[in-house]
Amino acid sequence: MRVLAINDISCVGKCSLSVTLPILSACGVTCDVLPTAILSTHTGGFEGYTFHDLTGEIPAVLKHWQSLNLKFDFIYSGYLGNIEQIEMVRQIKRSFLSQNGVFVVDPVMGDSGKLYAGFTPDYVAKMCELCHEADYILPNVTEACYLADIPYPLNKNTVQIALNKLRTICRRPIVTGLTENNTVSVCFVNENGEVQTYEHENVAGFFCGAGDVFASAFVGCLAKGKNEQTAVQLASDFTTAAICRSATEVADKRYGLNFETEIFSFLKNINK
Ligand code: PXL
Repeated sequence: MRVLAINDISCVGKCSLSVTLPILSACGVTCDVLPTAILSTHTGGFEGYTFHDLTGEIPAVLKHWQSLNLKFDFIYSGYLGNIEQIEMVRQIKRSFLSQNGVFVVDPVMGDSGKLYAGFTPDYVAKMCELCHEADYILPNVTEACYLADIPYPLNKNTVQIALNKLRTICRRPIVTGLTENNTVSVCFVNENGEVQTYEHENVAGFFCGAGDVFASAFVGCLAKGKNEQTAVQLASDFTTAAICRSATEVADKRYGLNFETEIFSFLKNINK
């Protein structure tokens, strides 16, 4: 199985490609990468980070890949540096996804009810177009509200409305990080059209990169032949275990999750 991960490199802060590569490799899946930008750190809570946009490099990379006749079984896109790159990802999907390949879009745009630095309503509209081409989309609650154009936040009732709206954009939306009372859940629509919720105890605090750990593990599980429901469960268990560990072991949460220590248990669960 060959996955193309399109995401940024945040040199410090354990998100995007820095978590996708080790997680997919550990799953035994080839992970090729298309970096969208290089940042000194991610943008969540650090001041003065650098940002080098790689849009200009992408056409030459793709031209070379065309000459190699490359095809990918999965394409998974995350943080894209600008609107132009969203259109590029659309073209990449059309040119490089193998027949019966799976396209997973994590519409990385915001968190805690707000868009990340540098993202605009035009970006949201263009991301919505990309989501139309995806087999799965993995928005967090903030991104789900922006895509479905409904007020933030969601609860267990309103997530149904959000999922119904999201299903007009993509057949298989999966909403992550729904927090209510003491729980955090992942919500999706199962094969019978029913909303299904997979729940864990909520650990207070904001954990950068948790969405990327979940998405990478989800793609890894699909690539290992798991169905959607099992992939959601395995990826959520892994992400939750990493969050619980990080709550006590990582003093400054901007530096990301201690996911490495949980990879072995995750793999054992995949291979059970
Ligand atoms: O984890 C999402 C993410 C990815 N990439 C960059 C980010 C963020 C979240 O803040 O800043 C550059």
